[in-house]
Amino acid sequence: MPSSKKKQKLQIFDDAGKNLSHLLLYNMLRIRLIEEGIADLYPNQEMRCPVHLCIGQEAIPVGVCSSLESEDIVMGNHRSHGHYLAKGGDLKAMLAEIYGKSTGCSKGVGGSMHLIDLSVNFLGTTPIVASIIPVAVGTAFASWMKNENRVTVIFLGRGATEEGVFAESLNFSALKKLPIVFVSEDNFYSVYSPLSERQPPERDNVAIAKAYGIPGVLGDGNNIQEVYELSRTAIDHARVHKGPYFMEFKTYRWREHCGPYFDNDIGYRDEKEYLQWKERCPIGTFEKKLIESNIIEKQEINQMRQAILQEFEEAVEFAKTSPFPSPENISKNLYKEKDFNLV
Ligand SMILES: Cc1ncc(C[n+]2csc(CCOP(=O)(O)OP(=O)(O)O)c2C)c(N)n1
Ligand SMILES: [Mg+2]
Repeated sequence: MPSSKKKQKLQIFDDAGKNLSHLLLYNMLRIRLIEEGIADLYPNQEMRCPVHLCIGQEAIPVGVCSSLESEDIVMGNHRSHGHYLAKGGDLKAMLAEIYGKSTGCSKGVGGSMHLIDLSVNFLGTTPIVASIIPVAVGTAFASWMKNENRVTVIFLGRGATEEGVFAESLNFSALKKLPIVFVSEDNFYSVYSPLSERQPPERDNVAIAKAYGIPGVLGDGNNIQEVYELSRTAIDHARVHKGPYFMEFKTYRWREHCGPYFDNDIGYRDEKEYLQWKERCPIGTFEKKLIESNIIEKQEINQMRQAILQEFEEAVEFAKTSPFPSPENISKNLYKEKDFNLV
């Protein structure tokens, strides 16, 4: 840092007054580079499960999870690599899972859409849209019954708010004042349908949550600072037993709905829209702010990139050299109490 440059502070502090700027940037960059790495390797056909990448949406998992304690619970959906990593899930186990290996976080039988890491209270993801929302209400209910100070965060796509269980989950969690934070990621699409063709323009999820007595907020999901600040308020609210909180963040997925490529040429959205959102890259815009504020230098960012790429390479090596699950164990771990032999 040249001495002539005065270090300014970008106002992102945790409760202990620690400036989180570097960490937030690192964690977003880590998700980006890992997913770009997955996209690069995917065409080799060694990863045999579908992958839904969250490239472009990284500020939401990072901004939300940075306010959580390790005992807090997170659950996600089909697009959850970012949620898993932001909650501290093990990268090697995630990659091994995507490669279908027995060292994977779901022992190689779940794939990208069934991620779980109990050691960090990442309690799982499921691909059936909205199906996991009431499960998260259940963990919040358990915390409530035990009078714990632990919060459950459930990440859902805005498409999932169309499902009946969303309404039921809001209702029950409001009724019992459960410690749960609903995080809706609004990337404007559900697969290839614009949400404008699926939901009436007047539909306002924050107002819907409020109608249940649940405070809610709409935020810019590409602005890490905003996501972090709003999440702190939401999570603090749930932690002190004031009940649930709802947040919705506008953002944009850069890649195709499912898979490693881009799909702006197939007609449901156009390249111009994508390029406009790319300009608003959550990582690029934050990097620029930090550099202009003399908080970080390009060289430090390059070092971050190198460290992440090295970590990714080692995790890929681990995944590739791990064994596949054996056929006789394939039906194990389907149920907690008993291993049914289904083959
Ligand atoms: C109950 C159900 N219906 C349909 C699908 C097929 N499906 C998979 S992902 C998805 C899109 C969900 O959109 P959204 O919740 O906005 O999440 P995004 O993919 O945009 O992150 C759909 C319809 C499914 N998995 N489950
Ligand atoms: Mg969506």
